[in-house]
Amino acid sequence: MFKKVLIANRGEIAVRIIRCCRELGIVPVAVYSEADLESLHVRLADEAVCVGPAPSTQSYLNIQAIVDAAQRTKAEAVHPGYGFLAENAEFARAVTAAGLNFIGPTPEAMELMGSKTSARRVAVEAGVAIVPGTVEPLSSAEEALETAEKFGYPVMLKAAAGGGGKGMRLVNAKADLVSAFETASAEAAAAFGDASLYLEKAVETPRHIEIQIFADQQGNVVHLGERECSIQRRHQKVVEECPSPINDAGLRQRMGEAAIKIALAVNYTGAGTVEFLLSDITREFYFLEMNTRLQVEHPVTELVTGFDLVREQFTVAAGHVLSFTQEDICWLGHAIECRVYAEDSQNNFFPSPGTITHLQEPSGPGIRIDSGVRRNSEVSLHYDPMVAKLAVWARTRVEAIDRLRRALDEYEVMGITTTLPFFREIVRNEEFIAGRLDTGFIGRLNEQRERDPPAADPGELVDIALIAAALQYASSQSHGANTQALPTANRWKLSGRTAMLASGQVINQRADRPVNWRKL
Ligand code: MV4
Repeated sequence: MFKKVLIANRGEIAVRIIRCCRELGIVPVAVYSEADLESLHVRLADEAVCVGPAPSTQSYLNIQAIVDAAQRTKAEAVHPGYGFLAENAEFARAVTAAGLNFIGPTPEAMELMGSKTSARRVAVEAGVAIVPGTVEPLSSAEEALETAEKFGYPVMLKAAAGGGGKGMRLVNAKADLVSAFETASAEAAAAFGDASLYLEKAVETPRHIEIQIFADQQGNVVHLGERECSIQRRHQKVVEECPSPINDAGLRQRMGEAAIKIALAVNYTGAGTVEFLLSDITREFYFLEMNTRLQVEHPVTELVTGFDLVREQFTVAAGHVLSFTQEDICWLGHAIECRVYAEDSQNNFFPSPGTITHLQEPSGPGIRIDSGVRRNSEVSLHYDPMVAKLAVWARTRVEAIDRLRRALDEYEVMGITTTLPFFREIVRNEEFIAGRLDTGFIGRLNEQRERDPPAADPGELVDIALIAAALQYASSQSHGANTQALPTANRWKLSGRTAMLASGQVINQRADRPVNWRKL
């Protein structure tokens, strides 16, 4: 096994990988930007190297600085995590050229999957169904018109260099195609430096289901089942679960086999994910794209299969055979993950940077938190706003939802606004509870909210220290009839929800169970 590994990432995934290094006896080396000196991943590593100023283009995306850091610290391998350089073939080549091990697939496999049209050709050659459409980029708006006519509206225009839905356009009718083509290619050019688009027939009421695969350098390829990722907001996954609520063993096996065919076709090694669109109506599934990295949502697969995917990444990168075969894999219970973002979900998901002044994470049975922050952490605007992932495991989906609701209500964050209220709404939503998770779920949730605004956020924190101080002040002034009846708080947890009154009574302020001060 490697003795020392550099982790070319930050936040919760850097922490996740460092923890795995510890379990394997590997010395973890962190990298950080000037904005991240105080961050959790730097604290947890044995050594850390500054790779540049705060903007990620000058630090976490600086290939030369990261390779230099690995060489200087005498690391033997580089783990890219997800995002940043994780799917950058040039980075993988630079790491290998420096005599280091890249923990991931070959640059060739990354390139074959990085181009979404090339990935579609690979799938066709491997005998896996793709969403009907083109397998070469469109050369003009005219060609797009002809092709759309052939496949029939509605169609999707997607960026060939893209992925994850960036630069994607749904076109319902011929009249809208040319303008959609122009805006989508401009968006693709700006985002990926490549304006080329391809076209797919739009799948009606689709669900996003992906298969986790794993391959070693000896040619063994296995699948670890599916994750349901249909709850997305602006093409960002919000909630992920394993198994899919509509899973049955037959579907899992067929999708798993299709994913393995694709992995074999590109001589894949390491952890990878093959994404499918599944039509809720026809139950047919189609290859969408392949992600050549460890995914954000890998914990739900780990919770249900029991395997440590990061550990397995180290194992196969070091040249060992996978520690398990397909027959060893079984799925027990149900896991659900929520991505906690520093965004104001009650204000159009506006970014909410700042300092975390109070943090009390849920714990107890079946709870897993993958967090990149702690109290006093600074959440800056420079990076992805995801601060933590909350994952729960239970025997059944119903029990997992009960547990998730409990965990979300227990979760206390102050100083920044998070998307926790949004999740507290989702876990109480009838459609979610029933497992009706097609692509329209978030849209319907928004419409419903407008018609029928939810009651107070059940987990909302009231800064009771301020309330208590105000009460104390008011009663010391003892003027005004209204304040006379109010109790005096003599002790309180700073920035918490708990206050102790002069009488010794302890109150826990919650928005859904407001304290009736007059009765106290
Ligand atoms: C689609 C689609 C319908 N038809 N492709 C691709 C990337 C992902 N972030 C969303 N993608 C979609 N691709 C065709 N041909 C619908 C979506 C889609 C979606 C899919 C699953 C779950 C939620 C979604 C939300 C918006 C769009």
